[in-house]
Amino acid sequence: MRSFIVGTAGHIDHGKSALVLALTGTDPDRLKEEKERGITIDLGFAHADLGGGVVASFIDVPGHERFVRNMLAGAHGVDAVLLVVAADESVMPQTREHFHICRLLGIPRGLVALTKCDLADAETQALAEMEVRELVAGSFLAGAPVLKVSARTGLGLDGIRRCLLDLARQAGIAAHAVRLTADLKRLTVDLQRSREHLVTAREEERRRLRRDLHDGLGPQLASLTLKLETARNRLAHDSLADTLLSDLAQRTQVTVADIRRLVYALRPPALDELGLLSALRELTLLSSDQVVMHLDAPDCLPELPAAVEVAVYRITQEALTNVVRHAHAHHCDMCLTLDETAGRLSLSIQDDGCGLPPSRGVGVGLFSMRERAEELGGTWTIEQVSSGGTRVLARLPYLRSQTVGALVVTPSMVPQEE
Ligand SMILES: Nc1nc2c(ncn2[C@@H]2O[C@H](COP(=O)(O)OP(=O)(O)OP(=O)(O)O)[C@@H](O)[C@H]2O)c(=O)[nH]1
Ligand SMILES: [Mg+2]
Repeated sequence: MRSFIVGTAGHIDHGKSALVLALTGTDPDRLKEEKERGITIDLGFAHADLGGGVVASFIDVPGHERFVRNMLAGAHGVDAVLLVVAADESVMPQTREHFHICRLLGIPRGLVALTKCDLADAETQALAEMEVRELVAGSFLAGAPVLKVSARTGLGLDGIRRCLLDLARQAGIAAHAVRLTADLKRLTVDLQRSREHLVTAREEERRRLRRDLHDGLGPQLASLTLKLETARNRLAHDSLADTLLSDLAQRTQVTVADIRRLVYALRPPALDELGLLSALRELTLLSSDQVVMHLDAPDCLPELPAAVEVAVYRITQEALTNVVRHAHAHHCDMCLTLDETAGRLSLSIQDDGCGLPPSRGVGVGLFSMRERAEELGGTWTIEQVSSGGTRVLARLPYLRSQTVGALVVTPSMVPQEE
């Protein structure tokens, strides 16, 4: 069973409570004083099974202008409004006031009950309906059903129930769509977080592997080769041993070469040999025979995640290749800045070359630069500068992950508040 909350609204004595009683069998006026004075003072509640698994829960509000605060409390958060207008009196001040409150509260849907039709002739009913339609024109109730009813004779009550069921279904569909959109947003965020986590973990692991191979296994194998040579020298008179040892020494050297290749492929060697800043300087030097390069960067950098180092290095490498090969530039300014409060690193590479070609597609180089920034939760843009030339701008968050032993912890792994 699903509950659909309906709030009444309308001028005093127009028949809100009588209509709720007729629809539900429950008198929403439960206070002694309400019964004595024949008016609603406080909020009243009543329920009706509409069929189709939907229960309408009515919140009946007072129409008296002095009790408008209670009305406000009742109308807040309802799924639909039942605007009650007596056919013999038509639109009155609190009809307008309650309607405007519903608009302000953003109530999404509703219907109008033209009550006391047993007291009004057809012409009076038509006039009241016209005035109601004028009032609600251009609002959430424009086009809403205006049903002729009588709580006394039972006229139109089934029509009200059917309309409420329709509205409940619309509300269900709308709520489902909202839930789906929210789920989709959450999934997209989760996916991006997992992507960042994977890339970060992969690069940390590569850095660790590289160090182990470079500093551990490689030197050990190299020293084995030396020992093998010593053994060969000592066993020079034994030709079989000499052949065996020579073969072993050759194989060891091949293995050392394989490991060196592996080490180089794992991540740019310059990052570990020189550090990021010097590695970037080396890249600018390599391009400086064709283009005048200028690098503006801090004197030192905090320890950065391996993935950020690799992204900065590769984006620079790709951008400088474009400057040298395609831009026909004379100067290139590169600027690396850190926003330590935001934990963000910005890399800007601007040249004074021929700018972007008019029919530029996203080439592999441009795509991979963007990919490198986005997989870390950063951004990457390329733009034509007004003075001519091109500017590549990458912004990368660098505080997203902290390495704890071999485990990389990202903020996304910590439960987040919505
Ligand atoms: N003839 C006739 N009288 C009705 C009808 N609906 C309500 N009444 C009478 O109109 C008077 C006011 O009805 P309520 O239901 O109390 O009006 P209300 O809109 O709830 O009034 P507040 O809560 O004070 O704003 C009562 O005497 C009802 O019996 C109807 O459809 N036909
Ligand atoms: Mg009432």
